[in-house]
Amino acid sequence: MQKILNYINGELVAPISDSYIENIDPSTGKIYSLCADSDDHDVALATDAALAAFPAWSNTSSSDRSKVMLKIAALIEENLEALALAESIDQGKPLWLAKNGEIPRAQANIHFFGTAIEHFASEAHPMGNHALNYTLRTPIGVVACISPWNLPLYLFTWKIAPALAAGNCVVAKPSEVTPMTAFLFSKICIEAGLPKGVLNIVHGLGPKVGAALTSHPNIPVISFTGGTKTGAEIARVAAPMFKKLSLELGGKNPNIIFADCDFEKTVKESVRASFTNQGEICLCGSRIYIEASIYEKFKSAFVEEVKKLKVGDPLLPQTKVGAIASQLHYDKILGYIDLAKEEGGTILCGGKTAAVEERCKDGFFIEPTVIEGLNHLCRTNQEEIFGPVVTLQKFETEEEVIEFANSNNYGLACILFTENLTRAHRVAAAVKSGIVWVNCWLLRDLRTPFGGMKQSGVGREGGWEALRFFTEPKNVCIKL
Ligand code: TXE
Repeated sequence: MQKILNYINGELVAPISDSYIENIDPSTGKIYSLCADSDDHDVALATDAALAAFPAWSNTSSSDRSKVMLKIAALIEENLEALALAESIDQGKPLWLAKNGEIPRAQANIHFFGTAIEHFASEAHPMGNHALNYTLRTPIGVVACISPWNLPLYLFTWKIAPALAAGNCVVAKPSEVTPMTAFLFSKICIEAGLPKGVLNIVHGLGPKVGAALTSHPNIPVISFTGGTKTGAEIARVAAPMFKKLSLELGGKNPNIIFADCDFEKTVKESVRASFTNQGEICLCGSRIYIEASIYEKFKSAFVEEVKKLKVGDPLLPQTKVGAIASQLHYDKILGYIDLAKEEGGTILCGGKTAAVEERCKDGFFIEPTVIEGLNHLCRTNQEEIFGPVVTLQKFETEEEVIEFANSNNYGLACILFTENLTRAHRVAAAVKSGIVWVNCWLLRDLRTPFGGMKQSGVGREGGWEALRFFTEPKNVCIKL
């Protein structure tokens, strides 16, 4: 059976303990590869390799760093088919989605920061003829990048690209649930000629590898995407060590639909925002608030469209909703559907496991689920389910829906549909979230600040924000 190895000091190596975690294909429920079950010893090796590589890498010119990154980006493009297939098998997402969305975005992440670094500049603050201040922005050292299982290569590259472009060395940990594309990526880095030790990838469990990275004294920067509870644990360990932290955590995003929306487009886009990637995207809109005058009309059109979504074998082109990433997560989602019923919710469609034939009969599939009749403060509407489950609720006024939208501890994204421009600006300013999409969803420009408020995280990724995060600013003041 194929073994997923660590990438340390430019080589693919077995974990020191030589133990492995079984890696399961969620569409079949069967073990299909073995993933390195590394520990603090492997993290120590990787960190030493990164430390040794840092002086040379941080001293290369930005154009040299750019060159090797663009080579990596080109190799991702060349290996699109293989990477997309690996991602679909490992994560459960439809193959077409990996091929058209996720892997191209991973390529774009590397390409974007590989070119951005050539344009990165710092500031000068002249004080007339009196003095001149200028800001140096230098690479920091060895940084840890910890990523989740929902968009594996996409989120992995989103972190390591700015870190490497800015001149840092990286020890990265992909999710143990979906390690395969990071492993294939390490082979790409070798082929592209990335100098040894610049990027190290250590596979394994969060409480072992992740915790060892978080507490390592020679890793002063941590960039993390994952669950809010894990983010809190990382912050607890990192804060007394004064580490620099970027935390991209969960979301429970409102999707606000006003009566003056473009109805057909709104229904279509809302279905996409609810169920893309089985709803396993922190940006999905899971609390759908609909203005009372169009509630019934929207409900029937939306449910009709959701019922058309084909749940099935991720490898088939007609599949719209694939498998849930793991048995653990599948059980969690089904638990939330039971909770919604206990809380008085009515299931309008879905609400149970989906039977998928043939090779996928033992996989983890759940029907896209739409629920109504719940209060905005109940647990179903407060906690992140992170699956193909949304709730519908009506509202009477703009003030009321802003209150609903802001009634949650998360504050990552908000989606709103209206043809009234003034209202769009007003509501966008009033909702407490780091990202607002008006009449669209997941339209991304990599230059924009990306991240959340409240329990959705600390800091912003993307564009200059990311390059600034991965550099240390130093002001130099010269008396003239
Ligand atoms: O995430 P974890 P899980 C949400 C979603 C999901 C929940 C839990 O609601 O149900 O989080 O998912 C590593 N120190 N999101 O359990 O555990 C872990 O190995 C350092 C939202 O899979 O947060 C993995 O690499 N690292 C999210 C990464 O952290 C630790 C996407 C994320 O795993 C660690 C995924 C520790 N103590 C889940 N423990 C989003 N916002 O996109 C675990 N890890």
